[in-house]
Amino acid sequence: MHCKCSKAGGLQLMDSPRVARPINKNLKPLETEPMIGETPTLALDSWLTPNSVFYIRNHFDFPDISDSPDTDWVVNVNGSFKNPGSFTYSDLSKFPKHTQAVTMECAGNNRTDLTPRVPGNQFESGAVSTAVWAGISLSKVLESFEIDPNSKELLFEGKDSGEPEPGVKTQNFQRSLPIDVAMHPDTMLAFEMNGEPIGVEHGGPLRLVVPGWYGMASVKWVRQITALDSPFEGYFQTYKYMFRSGEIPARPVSLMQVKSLITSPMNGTDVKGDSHSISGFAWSGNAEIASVDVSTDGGSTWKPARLVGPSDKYSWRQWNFSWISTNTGHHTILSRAKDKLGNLQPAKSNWNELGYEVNGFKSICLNVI
Ligand SMILES: Nc1nc2c(c(=O)[nH]1)N[C@H]1C(S)=C(S)[C@@H](COP(=O)(O)O)O[C@H]1N2
Ligand SMILES: [Mo]
Repeated sequence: MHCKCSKAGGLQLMDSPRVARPINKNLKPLETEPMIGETPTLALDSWLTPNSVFYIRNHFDFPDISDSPDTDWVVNVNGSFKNPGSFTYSDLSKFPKHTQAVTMECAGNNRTDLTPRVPGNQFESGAVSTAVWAGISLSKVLESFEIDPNSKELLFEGKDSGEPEPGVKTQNFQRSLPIDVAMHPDTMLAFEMNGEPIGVEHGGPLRLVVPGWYGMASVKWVRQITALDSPFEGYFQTYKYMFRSGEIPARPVSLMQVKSLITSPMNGTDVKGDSHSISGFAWSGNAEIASVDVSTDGGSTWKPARLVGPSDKYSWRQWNFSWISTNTGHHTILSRAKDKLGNLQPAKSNWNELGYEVNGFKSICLNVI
């Protein structure tokens, strides 16, 4: 199998004078109103993504958070709780701090790989990033409010609002979680990202971080938590973030599917000599990564890569492969990952109407000179 190398992509800078809101000039822009930007290809080669290049995916314009945290950010707790009420950002200091590295991938990452093409943000590979998040386990924060044992879900509301699409009623960003996921000790209300207070771009002062789940579950700018007796049926729950494809019954998108990416060298690069180091990342929301294989002949034969770097429960695993090339010219390099539950990355992504969970093999082309 032969490939043709096109020019390697580099850092793209954003230039949008119309936007007064905080924008991130280091991201690969998709939209500015609301702000949507991918992590640039070069920055994907780092285990932790610096805050300045962590991808941003907003459905609405940034909310006004000027009432916080100096004047204290209030979160209302209502619905089926024995003691409904509220807590504030500063109340959180009395709870033990929970810190963990979490890889977050937007459900629409790599949407551009699907054929036929689907509408939505045309993400390439950069809607995935990893940060060390710190905050408080949500279950600890909610203990004193005493949730009704018959509750089915917790609903989270962000402060951002707008029309999700023309003609659909103005609403806040809202998503729910099953009780067991919401109350899992690793589901947290986070206030720190890579050791800094979370910036407004990423949901500061307070956001949910749901490890293992696609990004839509990690509601930013959390202002309200409601315990529900029946499943939430809002726009972002039952219309968006549903895997819909032909006859198969639609199902909600939840855990990140097993996937791997080659992050170095970059696609389309000329590489010198015959000894090459190929590396990338692999992740799965279901379990830790068990193995990664690499093919340097377009998928005919595979050899195991070495798993390197930190091995954390909720973050991607770096891998490395030493390749001795035997001839010059263009080569198609592929990687495939397997997680510890035996889930295999598929060669081809499952096409679906809204373009979620795109996790098929992602090849790069290298020109050996
Ligand atoms: N309040 C709110 N929370 C949100 C969103 C949003 O638009 N509003 N987008 C979600 C989606 S789809 C993703 S992928 C992640 C992105 O988080 P980030 O912008 O910090 O990368 O936030 C999620 N939480
Ligand atoms: Mo997303």
